[in-house]
Amino acid sequence: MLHTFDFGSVRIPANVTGAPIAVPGGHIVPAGPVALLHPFGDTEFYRHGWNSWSPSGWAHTDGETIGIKDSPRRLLTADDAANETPHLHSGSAVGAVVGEDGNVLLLGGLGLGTPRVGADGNVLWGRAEEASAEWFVGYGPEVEVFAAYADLVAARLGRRSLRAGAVWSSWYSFFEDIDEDTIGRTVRDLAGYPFDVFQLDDGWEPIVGDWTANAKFPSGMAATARTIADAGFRPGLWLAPMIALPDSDIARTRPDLLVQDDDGRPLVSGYNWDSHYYSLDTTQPEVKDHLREVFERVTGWGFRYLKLDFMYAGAITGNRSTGVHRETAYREAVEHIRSVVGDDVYLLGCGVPMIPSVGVFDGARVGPDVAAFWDNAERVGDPSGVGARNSIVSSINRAWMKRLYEVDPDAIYFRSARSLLSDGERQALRDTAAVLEFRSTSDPLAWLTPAEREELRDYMEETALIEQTGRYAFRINGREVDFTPIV
Ligand code: 9PG
Repeated sequence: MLHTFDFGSVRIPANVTGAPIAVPGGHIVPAGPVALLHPFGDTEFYRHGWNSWSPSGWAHTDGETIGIKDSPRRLLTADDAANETPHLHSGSAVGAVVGEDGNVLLLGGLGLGTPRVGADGNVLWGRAEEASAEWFVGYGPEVEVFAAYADLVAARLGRRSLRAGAVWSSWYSFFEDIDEDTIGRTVRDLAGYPFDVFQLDDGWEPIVGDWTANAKFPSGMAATARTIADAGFRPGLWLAPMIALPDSDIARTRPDLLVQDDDGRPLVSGYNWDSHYYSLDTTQPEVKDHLREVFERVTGWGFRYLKLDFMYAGAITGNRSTGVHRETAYREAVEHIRSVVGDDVYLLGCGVPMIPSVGVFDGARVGPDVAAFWDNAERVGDPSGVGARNSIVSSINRAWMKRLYEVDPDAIYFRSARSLLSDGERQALRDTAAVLEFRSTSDPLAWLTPAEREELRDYMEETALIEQTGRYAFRINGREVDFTPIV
């Protein structure tokens, strides 16, 4: 049906499937295709990426799009490959265009079903694979309209209240090169420093898919969890419970548990570790049993903070026999994991589909991996590539998501050794983490100068008052910080 949204200063003719209902800050529109005929001509468009690593940001509708171009493998891993059209201005769940008075017109899906939003100089459109979620249409000051959208999403999907505190993670220093002794030494060095969580990242398991201790942890994972707890930190562990590498025991011995393609072969759901990998079919009761066993095991070891990675791979297919949509199947799998670990275990999502994770994850990564260098020389122009700059750009463009869960911009650096980052670049990372209110690092104390150790201590102890004064402008404890030159 035709409907005209009256926002006072601007009227927007629209095509919608049912009568809109006015709510504070905008209107709720029934599920189904939406077309808003905006009068703004070519203007800026906010594009939002599907998963943690997918690019997000503002681009001009008559200019370059934001997205992963020219690499189908990267697209499968780091965005919604089934829907993403990187050469058109479009994105996942929510989009917005800027009006002549500087206000923004936002269209956002209020639930699952892979809502998509795109724009050109005439239309802001919305559609979904499964038209089950209502839409929010709002017009007003950018920060307010995004907040109104986020609050409606949280009202429907929930908002968890655990806080991670300050996190130390092993990834951005040791990568997979971790072992019991190195971790023991690193933890003991950190005793007395103001960290809440000490999180082991990838490298403790024999292979992705098989979640047991490898030979580098001969005393077993419970012993390392105890070492961490004895030093005064909450033990944290990384795992990627939705995926399996082809050589894992689970993929070799139980191919029936994997999502299959139309020919009955395991479906490739992404690429990493110089390999392709497969997804567990979480809609099978036996996979739910497997997940129960895995999560009882890791919490039984004593881990109380879990970084669950590559989670999007649980949302690339749904249940073919019952027709359960893939995002719903994903969310049910995470709800199952939550029911096993209980409410007190912090779940940090990484590589998660953003909206389906609201209300089930305590925190979510909101950008690609950071690195101890600024730009990605290998993949110039791929905003999902690792690097400090890409990580800041995505994270700052997702600051509005703080209202949904804690938002993790990834680790920051204090070390000048083993790093190509300048002082200014390190400061930009610190400011980003302060603004997003999630502070983590991977720097071992042994890599820091005495002055850097003090900086780390001060930073991790600080609680900052954050005020947003513009799209990319903030006050951190009264200090003006503007990310515009970076973004
Ligand atoms: C461990 C790492 C760290 C890191 C995670 C994740 O888009 N990609 O292909 C892609 C691959 C790996 C990746 C991120 C993105 O790294 O983000 O913090 O835990 O796994 O292997």
